[in-house]
Amino acid sequence: MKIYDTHTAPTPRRVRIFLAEKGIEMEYVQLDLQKGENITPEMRLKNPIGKVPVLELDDGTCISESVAICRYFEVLHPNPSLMGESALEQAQIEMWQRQVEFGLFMQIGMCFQHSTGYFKDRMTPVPEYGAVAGKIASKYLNVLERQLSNHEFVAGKHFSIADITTLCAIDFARVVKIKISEEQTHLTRWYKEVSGRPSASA
Ligand SMILES: N[C@@H](CCC(=O)N[C@@H](CS)C(=O)NCC(=O)O)C(=O)O
Repeated sequence: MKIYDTHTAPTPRRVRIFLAEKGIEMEYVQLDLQKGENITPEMRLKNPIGKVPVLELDDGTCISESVAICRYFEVLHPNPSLMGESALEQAQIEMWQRQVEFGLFMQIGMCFQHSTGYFKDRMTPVPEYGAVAGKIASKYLNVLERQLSNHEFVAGKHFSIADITTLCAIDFARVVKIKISEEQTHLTRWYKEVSGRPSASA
C-alpha cells in the first residue's frame, strides 16, 4: 500500500496528519506537481483528475480524494476517532469540515493558483479571482474565531478531521500572506494547540 504525495502541498498533508494521529505507517511516493508528475498518463489511470493524494492498495485499487482516503482508514482503524462516533458528532464534524473546505481551504487554493500562476501550464490564472478568493478566506477566519471562542476544537469538544483541514489551510495560507490576526485570540489559542501536536509535522 502506498500514497502518492507531495510534501509541500496542503491537501496530501491532511492525509499524512490523519494517519499520524492514528499511528498508521505508510509508504509515500513524492510527486513534483510543478513538473507535472501528477498529470502523466500513468497517474491519470490512478486518478483521472490528476491530483494528489492518491492511495494505491496492494491489489492496485486506487482511491483519490483526501476525505475518502481518511474515511477508508477511519473504518479500518476507528481509534482514535477523527470523524465522530455518535450520529450527532459525525454530522457536526462533517458540517464543519465541509464549511472549512469551501470557506477557507478552497479559497486559499484558488487565491494561490490564480494570483501566482503556479499551474499556468495547465490552467488560466485570473488574478482578480485570486484576490476575491483571498478576501473570502480572510473573512472566514472570523467565523472560526467565533466558533473557537466557545469550543475547544473546530467541530466541538474533540480534535477531529475538521481541525486537520483547518490547520493545513491556515499553514498554506502563509504562501499568499493570509494569517491569523493578533486580535483573533481564540483562533491563536487553537492554532498553538493543534500545531503543537506531534502529527502536525507529518
Ligand atoms: N479534492 C481533492 C483536491 C486535491 C488537490 O487539489 N490536490 C492538489 C494539491 S493540494 C493537486 O494535486 N494539484 C495539482 C494540480 O492541480 O495539477 C482532495 O481532497 O484530495
